Amino acid sequence: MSLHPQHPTTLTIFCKVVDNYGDIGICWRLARQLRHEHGVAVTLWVDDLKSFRRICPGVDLDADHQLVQGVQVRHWRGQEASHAPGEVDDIVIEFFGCELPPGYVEAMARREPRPVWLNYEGLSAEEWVEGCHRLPSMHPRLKLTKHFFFPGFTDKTGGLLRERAIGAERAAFQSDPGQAQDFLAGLGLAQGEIDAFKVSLFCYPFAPVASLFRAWERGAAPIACLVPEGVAADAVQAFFGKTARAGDSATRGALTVRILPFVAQPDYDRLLWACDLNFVRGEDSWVRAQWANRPFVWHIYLQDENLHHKKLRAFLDRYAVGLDSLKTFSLHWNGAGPGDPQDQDWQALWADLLADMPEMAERAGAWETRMLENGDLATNLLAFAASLR
Ligand code: TRH
Repeated sequence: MSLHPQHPTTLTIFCKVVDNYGDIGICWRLARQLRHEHGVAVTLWVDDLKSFRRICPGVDLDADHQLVQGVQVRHWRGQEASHAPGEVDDIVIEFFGCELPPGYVEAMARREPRPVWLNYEGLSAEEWVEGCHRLPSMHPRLKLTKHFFFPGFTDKTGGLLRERAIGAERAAFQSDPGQAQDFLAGLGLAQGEIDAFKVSLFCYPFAPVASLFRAWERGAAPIACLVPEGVAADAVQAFFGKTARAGDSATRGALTVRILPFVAQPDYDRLLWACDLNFVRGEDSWVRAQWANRPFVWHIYLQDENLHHKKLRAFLDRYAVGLDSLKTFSLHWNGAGPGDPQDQDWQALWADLLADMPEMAERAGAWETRMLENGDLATNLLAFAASLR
């Protein structure tokens, strides 16, 4: 596969937004990294430009075809279009099994040489992932083979998405308090909030946020909880006594809740770097929290038959070894512990977690060092694709 600048490797990602922001969040991050760090000519087909614009404000909602930060972005309007083999790139990524347009698959089969076709799968800490990573799957009719590519936490997986400069950028940000001060003030935080214990809160609606708010209200030291607009809407509405919008804040007891605007992806990283504790969810924010050098609590995406409980435990078994407070807190936060999450003693759960915060901070650093040993996903993906040609 050519890495010559005049004939760069070409790669297409197909992204279907199932819900929320993780699908496009991951695809956009991967696309940018391949373009900027590996010189790959990337085309990103995405079916929902509105969700895309929320994490990347430069996106034009009306454009069928646009160049965004060096990436060709195409509005994927359906399965009907026909394609010529000449349109097909060296590598084609089908994100989360999103089902490529049949006309595109036909074109892939007619292209010479045939493209590398990868199915980019969801991140899980479960052991079976190692056995499925890189597995081939033959097309039933056409002369095409798709390979499964799994992100993961071991060297027998594809690793995690991580930009080359992210560690240095974060270190520069965190070693200079002025940067966090300016960044948070730019988001509208008052000085008292900047000086408080800062928590960013990104979770699904079923998290027991109202119970945690009550525990924080009764706390001894001030807490500023920073919530992106629209997140935890019920608990936030109950706290404010009205629908809260970006820029609103309210204080009860020791707790101030501030509503933030949704920010572009790089600023979301800065938010995680600036906070003392981050609540994250899904997949991409969860990974970003692992690069933030800060304690975090993960809210997992809900799956049928409580499959997500298994996934949550698999991660905690790797990450939270010896950190029982984090394990217990996380299980209840996700409704995976014994009893109703709302009925738990959140004051005690919080007190235990707070007491372990220094250890959690240490764990964050050690975990990152360990994960770096697996290489980064974009590099691993290109190496795997090259091995198939
Ligand atoms: O939004 P998510 O819940 O997304 C998903 C989807 O539910 C998806 O269907 C599922 O497959 C996946 O999770 C596991 O959570 P996630 O993955 O953390 O994605 C959020 C993205 O939004 C991430 O790229 C960070 C970005 N973001 C911003 O850019 N700015 C912000 O202000 C915030 C809060 C997030």
